[in-house]
Amino acid sequence: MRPHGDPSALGMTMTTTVDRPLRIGMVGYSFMGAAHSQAWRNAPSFFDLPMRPEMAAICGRNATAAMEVAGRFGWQSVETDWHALLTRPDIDLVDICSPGNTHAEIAIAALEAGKHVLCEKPLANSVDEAEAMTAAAEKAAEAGVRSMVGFTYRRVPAIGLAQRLVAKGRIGTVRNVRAQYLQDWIVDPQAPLFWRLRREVAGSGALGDIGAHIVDLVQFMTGEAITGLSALTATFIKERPLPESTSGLSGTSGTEMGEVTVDDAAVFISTLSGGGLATFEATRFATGRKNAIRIEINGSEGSVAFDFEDMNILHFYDNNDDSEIAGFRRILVTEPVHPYVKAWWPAGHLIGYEHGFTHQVVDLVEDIAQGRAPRPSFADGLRVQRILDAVEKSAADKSTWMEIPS
Ligand code: SOE
Repeated sequence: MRPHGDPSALGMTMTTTVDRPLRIGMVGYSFMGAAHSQAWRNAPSFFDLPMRPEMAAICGRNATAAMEVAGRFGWQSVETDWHALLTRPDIDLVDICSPGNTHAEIAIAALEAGKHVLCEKPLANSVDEAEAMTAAAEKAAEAGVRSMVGFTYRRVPAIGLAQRLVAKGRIGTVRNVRAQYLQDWIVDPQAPLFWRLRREVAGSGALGDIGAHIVDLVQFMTGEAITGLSALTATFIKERPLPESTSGLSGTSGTEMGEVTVDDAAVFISTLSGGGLATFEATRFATGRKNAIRIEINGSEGSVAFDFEDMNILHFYDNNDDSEIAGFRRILVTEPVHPYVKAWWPAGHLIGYEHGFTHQVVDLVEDIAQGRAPRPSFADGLRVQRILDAVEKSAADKSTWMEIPS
């Protein structure tokens, strides 16, 4: 991949993305639909790709909304039934950006129809679904049909640097990891009962939505597996007003209440395969924290620390530094030496949340063109799903809980 955004060649660059189309059909058009749309559109503008993504179709049940997004992002056609994507000969890849209760059915059908699949995280709403998806993905891979699950934060350059430092032994043996994913968008009890707060649609709450990210990131950055855990979950607000659209359907005045059937927060402790200990916190009630992913890994020879609110920076502590200069280094991860970075801007010109989605597209297109198995795979997604399931089972079992007498 020779990124043709190289500043030394600006204005002199010919687009050298190979004119071999990869035609995309995307299911869903909300937040993730927008994040994926900009990625499919921007990737060939900044990276030389071995195939040219074509935004062939966007699919959504609401035709009007889908057409609005199609016009905004440049999708060539609109479908209102995802099944149509599977029979269209001009669709090579199905990109699933719809809620978790749709992932298994769409992904398995698409793989069986010979379509590559990119599926948003978490992979599924249950281990059973994730197992079926993984089996379908592994069978499809035998025929060269590729699949990936969308843990995009792996593709933040500072996270990639942390993973490489750990893999090279720069922090030694991993002893302690602390991982947080903090949001606060439903602190208001009047926030409606969105689909993300309903188990039958989302599968779980903060745990699967944002906890899945830090579970994947800790295993990715350490190269180790979570081998055991103990967990707590809480639902702080037990019922919320139904969304206007739903209450309209039920003929109420918009004040009808519905039960929140997922967790608002999950905290868990775990052991790692290298012998270390990890703590995890995923909450939508960290008032004032909007999308704070904070991960610190402490090793025998040093530490790395990352905060998504400062996502172009990695803090690195080398325990072998002379004591007179000991301290966390603040590494600005914008030098062209880092993967993806050279395609964007000169050093010091920062990148943002959406760039991880573009990097995801770049790697997926390259993997498909080269006949490689993309990572994170559905099997990686299944590993995360097993951990999410263990968290819920542990939180439901208070047999070892030590009550403290008041
Ligand atoms: C909502 O919590 C959300 O959109 C997640 O679903 C995404 O995976 C995360 O990247 C941002 O927050």
